Amino acid sequence: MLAACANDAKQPIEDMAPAPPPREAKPVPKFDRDSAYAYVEQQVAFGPRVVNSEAHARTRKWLVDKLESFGAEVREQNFEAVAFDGTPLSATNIIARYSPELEDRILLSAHWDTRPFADSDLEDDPNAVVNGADDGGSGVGVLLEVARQLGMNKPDIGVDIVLFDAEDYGKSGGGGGNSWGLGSQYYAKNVQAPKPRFGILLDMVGARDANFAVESYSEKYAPTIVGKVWRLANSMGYGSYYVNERGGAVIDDHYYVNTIANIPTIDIINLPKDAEGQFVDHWHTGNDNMDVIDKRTLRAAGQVVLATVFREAAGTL
Ligand code: AHN
Ligand code: ZN
Repeated sequence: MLAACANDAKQPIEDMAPAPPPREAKPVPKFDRDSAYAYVEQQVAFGPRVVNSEAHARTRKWLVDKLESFGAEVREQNFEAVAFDGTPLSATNIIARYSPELEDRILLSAHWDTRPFADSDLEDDPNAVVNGADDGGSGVGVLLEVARQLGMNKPDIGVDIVLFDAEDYGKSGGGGGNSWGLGSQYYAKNVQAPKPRFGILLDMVGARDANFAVESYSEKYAPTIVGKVWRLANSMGYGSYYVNERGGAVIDDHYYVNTIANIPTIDIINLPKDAEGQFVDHWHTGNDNMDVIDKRTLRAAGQVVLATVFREAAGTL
């Protein structure tokens, strides 16, 4: 800083660029965890949000209405896809924009569909259905509350909230090719200008004592964002969630946003150390219901996302 001032002092004054107007830092709104919890509950009440189902269609309309009521400019990005098993899927990404006129933008995302079958090794009931409170419901519930806050307090940066469809219709086990994240693949191939500068994906952010270890593709494609967000979260007192541990690599929606759209995007995802598999034990089982949701975890996700947006807007992240 001092050295730069000394150099500038040698230049004639009329060559100096005008100082940018000081940006007043807007306070970070308070994330309401009860509100987020109610949004998760409402999704679960619709029933499993499996692509092509009635519950899925009703939830879609509810999500669009909610986001519009929170002051966003909402677009439904419809697309047709074919699932790994040949099922034709009519799906919809929901894109909600705040301050659409601004060039500098942040992407906040989660998937809103739920898994059509409970295929986890930990599920022995062949009739179990996945309610997707955590897997699907939690990320969307958090982003709806973030959207509500953005509707009341606009940061000096654009925000695109994108709810991806058809994330969870992938092939069980390994070797599914690109059968997961069909909505994010479509979004990434068709992303419109102005393209968000970076992104955050929320996936399974509702369970008690969630362990947000650093997912490996996030570290690979968006190390700067990982550093900023984990440092911020720890400074806010959420270090028990945002642990400084390396987690495995997950082919999740952020993988396609990173590799197809080239938007550096992190995945905040629960990667527990003591689970039997890579994810929480209720993952893709009949146990993924409201019983596993803890408001404190929803807040840890949502308050950090809100702080990230407002701090980045103020240039202090
Ligand atoms: C794979 O298992 C390849 N991806 C998991 C992504 C996912 C499913 N997230 C939630 N459900
Ligand atoms: Zn899933």
